[in-house]
Amino acid sequence: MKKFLVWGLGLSGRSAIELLKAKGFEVYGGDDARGDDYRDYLDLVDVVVLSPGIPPKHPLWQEALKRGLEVVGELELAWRFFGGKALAITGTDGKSTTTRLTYLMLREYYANVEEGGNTGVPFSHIVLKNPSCLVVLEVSSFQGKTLSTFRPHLGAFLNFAEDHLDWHKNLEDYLLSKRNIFARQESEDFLLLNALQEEVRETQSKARKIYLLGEDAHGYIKDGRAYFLGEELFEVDRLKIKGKHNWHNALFAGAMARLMDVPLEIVREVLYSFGGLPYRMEYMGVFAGVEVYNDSKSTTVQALRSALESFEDGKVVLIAGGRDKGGDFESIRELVKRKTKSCVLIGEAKEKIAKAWQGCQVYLARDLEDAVSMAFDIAVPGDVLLFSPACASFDMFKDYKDRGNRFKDYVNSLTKP
Ligand code: UMA
Repeated sequence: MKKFLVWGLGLSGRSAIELLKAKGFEVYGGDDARGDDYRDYLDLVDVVVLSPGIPPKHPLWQEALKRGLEVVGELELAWRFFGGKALAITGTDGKSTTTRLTYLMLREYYANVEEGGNTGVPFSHIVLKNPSCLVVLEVSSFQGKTLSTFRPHLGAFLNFAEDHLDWHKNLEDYLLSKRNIFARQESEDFLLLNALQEEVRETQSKARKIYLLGEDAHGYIKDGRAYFLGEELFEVDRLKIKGKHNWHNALFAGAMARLMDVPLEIVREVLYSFGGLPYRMEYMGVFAGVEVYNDSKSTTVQALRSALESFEDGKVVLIAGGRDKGGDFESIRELVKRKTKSCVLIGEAKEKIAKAWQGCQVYLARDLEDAVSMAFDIAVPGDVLLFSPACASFDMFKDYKDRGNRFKDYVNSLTKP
């Protein structure tokens, strides 16, 4: 019987160990942070299982290959024990939202559906408790790189942009790792591709390819309505999730659900009621006549840019600031000026941001509670209150989730009658 070494004892590594043990295998586990030395194990094992965070330049990866050991990732390992059907979603942006939407639609129609992968629940954990389900997986490039037998019945490659160059050796490796997710699909499988991007469009797969978003594509958005295979899927104005990128996510998710025979009414019901993932442009509702969005996950200027672009000009009261990550705030000054009515700034970076946004109406707040209170004083019914810090949270909070939860608490308590 094969013996395994699992490296990296985070969520994925621990689940892989549980799965292997449940299947009766002998397993060793190690983690660099514990000071473990992988060389102690290489003579003892046949297969090395890598957690997705372990980069290809890690000496264990190199050494294991040199010795002729098999090297697999956690997702590939889980697949080998899986007897159900998988849907796989990848892309640089929007994976988690599209995965969640697809899962919510399938769940309304099929009895045994799970969601996991890069979104948080390791595939190994799902396979251990429910080995023959229908699973919607978010697959990262880290996971994609180590796949060798994985074959999703339905795949979606949403988009591609430069990212993760600290892990991949170059951009090509990043792209190939994503394409590898679909490389073993067969003619009875489906692959949804973003037709607007050549890197995505040219993905090799034997699956039936379905193109979205481009001219003459099978699915597209025109005059505020999304269509797929000749059928109207949804109206963009009825989505609660904002921004063009979210219309695209909704189109991909709706198309996947329709290909899986989920009725159109369910697709629309899910799309029109979904308020977004927690902390990512999460729609909280209308408070004192003001629409409130919690985008605490925004830690970069780019994230704030996308958030602002989702709204009408002149309507936004923005709360931003925190610990600066070297952001070029000046680069979005004109956008801030156009979109916002006022900006309320918090945290270590507030003075720097105020300086960068000269010409915009800017207030400095003591802390987040003070900022929320000021924002509600400024906003009038029909306005939008957007919390999109464009900074790290560590100056005042444990992490972005803590920051987002505190924002929710302040909004709820300050708007109570
Ligand atoms: N470790 C080492 N050596 C290394 C690197 C890490 O020993 O060189 C150890 C760390 O000390 C730590 C453990 O490995 O104890 C962490 O493992 P990990 O980084 O693989 O993280 P997990 O907790 O297993 O979480 C992983 C994904 N993490 C990464 O891809 C970095 C999670 O995605 C995923 O939700 C989870 O598996 C369940 O499938 C997170 C992520 O940031 C959200 N993903 C990237 C992204 O979305 O941009 C791809």
